[in-house]
Amino acid sequence: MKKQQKKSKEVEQCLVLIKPDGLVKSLTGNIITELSDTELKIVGAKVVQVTRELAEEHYQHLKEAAFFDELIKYIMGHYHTRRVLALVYQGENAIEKVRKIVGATNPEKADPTSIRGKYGRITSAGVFENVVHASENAPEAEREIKLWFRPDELVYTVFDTEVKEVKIDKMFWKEKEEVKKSK
Ligand code: IDP
Ligand code: MG
Repeated sequence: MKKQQKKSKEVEQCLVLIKPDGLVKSLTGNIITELSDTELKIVGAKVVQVTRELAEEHYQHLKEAAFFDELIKYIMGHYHTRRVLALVYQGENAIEKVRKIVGATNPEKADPTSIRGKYGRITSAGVFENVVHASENAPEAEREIKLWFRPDELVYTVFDTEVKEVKIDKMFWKEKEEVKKSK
């Protein structure tokens, strides 16, 4: 007898980046609304100024691609704004659910009702400006989330953590002189 294929219901995490073109085009609200159809939970969110180091690490699998330099410039915000909104979605089959709504890599081939199909474009320099990034599979999601977020920036410690004693300089809001004097 044929074994019935069960659809896996594994809880996964998926890194979503609203890329600089998404921010400049004021698409943040639309994208988050579209992704809310997945009924996944947002467990982390922050605005990031992407350094070259972070960009190159994130796209390490494309180092040999002809468009790599342009891609790094794009994600660092050279063409739009130096900001990316990084989000972590969590839930059953999160990666598949998110990537379905995000659409195919090439915005011209993406389903026209997907985020990339609706809002993406190909530039004259040949970059796919496709508005969002979404992790491709579970190992990549883990690698990417660990690259973009520290454990204490997520509401759940989704991967194994360890405690280390470190000495760091931390930035605080400077107290106003009059407040200091009144103490
Ligand atoms: P994905 O973002 O759909 O996972 P990847 O192959 O991981 O696709 O590529 C990362 C990013 O690099 C894409 O989102 C897109 O911005 C850009 N990119 C990928 N393939 C091409 C290409 O053939 N030409 C130009 N840009 C590309
Ligand atoms: Mg990818």
